[in-house]
Amino acid sequence: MSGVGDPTLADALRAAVGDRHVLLDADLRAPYEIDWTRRFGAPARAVVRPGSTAEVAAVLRACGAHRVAVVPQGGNTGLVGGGVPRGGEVVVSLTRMRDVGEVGALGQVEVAAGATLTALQARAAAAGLDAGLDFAARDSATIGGIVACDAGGTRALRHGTARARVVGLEAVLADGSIVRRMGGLAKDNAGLNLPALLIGSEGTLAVVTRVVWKLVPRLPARVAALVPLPDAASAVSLFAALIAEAPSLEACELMGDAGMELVLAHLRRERPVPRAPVYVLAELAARRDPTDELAAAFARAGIEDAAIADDTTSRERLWTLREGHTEAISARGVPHKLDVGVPLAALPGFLERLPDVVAGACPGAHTIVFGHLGDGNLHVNVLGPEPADEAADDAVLELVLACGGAISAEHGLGVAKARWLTAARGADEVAAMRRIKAALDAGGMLNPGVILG
Ligand code: 2HG
Ligand code: ZN
Repeated sequence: MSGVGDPTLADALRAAVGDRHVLLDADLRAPYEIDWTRRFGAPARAVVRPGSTAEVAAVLRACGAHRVAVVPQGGNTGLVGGGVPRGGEVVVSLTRMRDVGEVGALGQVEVAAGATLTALQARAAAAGLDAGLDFAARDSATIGGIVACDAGGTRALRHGTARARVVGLEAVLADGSIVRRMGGLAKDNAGLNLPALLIGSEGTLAVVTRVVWKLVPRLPARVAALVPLPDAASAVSLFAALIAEAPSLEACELMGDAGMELVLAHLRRERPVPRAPVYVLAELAARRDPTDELAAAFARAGIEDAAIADDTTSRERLWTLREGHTEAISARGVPHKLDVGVPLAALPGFLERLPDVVAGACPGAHTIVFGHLGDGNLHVNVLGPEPADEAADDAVLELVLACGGAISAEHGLGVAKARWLTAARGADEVAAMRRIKAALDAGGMLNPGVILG
């Protein structure tokens, strides 16, 4: 499909956001129509770029009147196809709405949906505080998308996922009505908590337009350590030792040999520790030097070999090895990405069985695993299968469920995993979700195909 198809819809969209912000031309639409992995996307009917909440509402009313579905989009860094069209929708890009307010005395800041995580982090730092959320796509990922997917990242271990940071939310519902609870109150139990329902709903129930974000104290004394380990069980033991000895623990990440070798080659870097099957990257953050806590955890776990970084430059060099995974993998092909949760007790067994399970489904596939060990959140990346071949995806998700895990931990279900929802949640729970969807979006206008299939 190309062009808006219906000239009266085009006129209504122009009336809503202004001529310049309705993109109909295929070349102009193109960057909004394909996802970061290059696995998902299709032509949109139009891309519109509202500049305010009122304009978002006007766009939804126009699309509703013309019975045209809408795909909300932020920085387009999603990895499950939830922010790009499936074919013929109107993409509502929030990136013009990017103001970040002043930080209040209580460490709260009002942020528009299209502001990047980097912009929020910069505003927090200028006020002597910290956003309490971080991940590699920070320069492009936007707050609206982060909240819509309840993103987690590397600091969720300490500060929780996006949900824990949101103390106020404004969103436009499918019919153009506006839910607004921006008071930043810690306690407000008047009626159902609609904002809580909208967080993590992946644009299927509303378009998030603004949030009040609760910042956390800035902790300047930081130490990071990269630890080579013989197996996943040792990694889990190290995490247990860190939990016991290091109250300053902020991040505890896992990498496997395959991913580490790929990143080292991609970045042309030397391995900073001896080669090992598994690596843990941990970071401690406090007001005063937390190195003693790290030493105590290492003693408890019997760790003797590690690269320690206690200045910003060397810490960042260690983190590049972890954050470089996504780019290094993408440089090798179009990956199948399985963002999953596995209970820590089951994690070594999961990782042991994974290679056989993937090979059984897709002989010759190359599997790279890394992720947020402390949250039991693994990123299983499979290279080799064609984009539409789901055999390896299915095999991995089956194993996840057999281990008592979660088929999505922090990226969302998108369209990639929607057909697995019933297996994960059961028919009754999915039926309840469908009733909520029907109540808030009777016409099925918002992000069809995402979550509920
Ligand atoms: C990360 O933790 C992101 O780096 C991306 O969630 C994970 O690329 C991935 O699979
Ligand atoms: Zn992640």
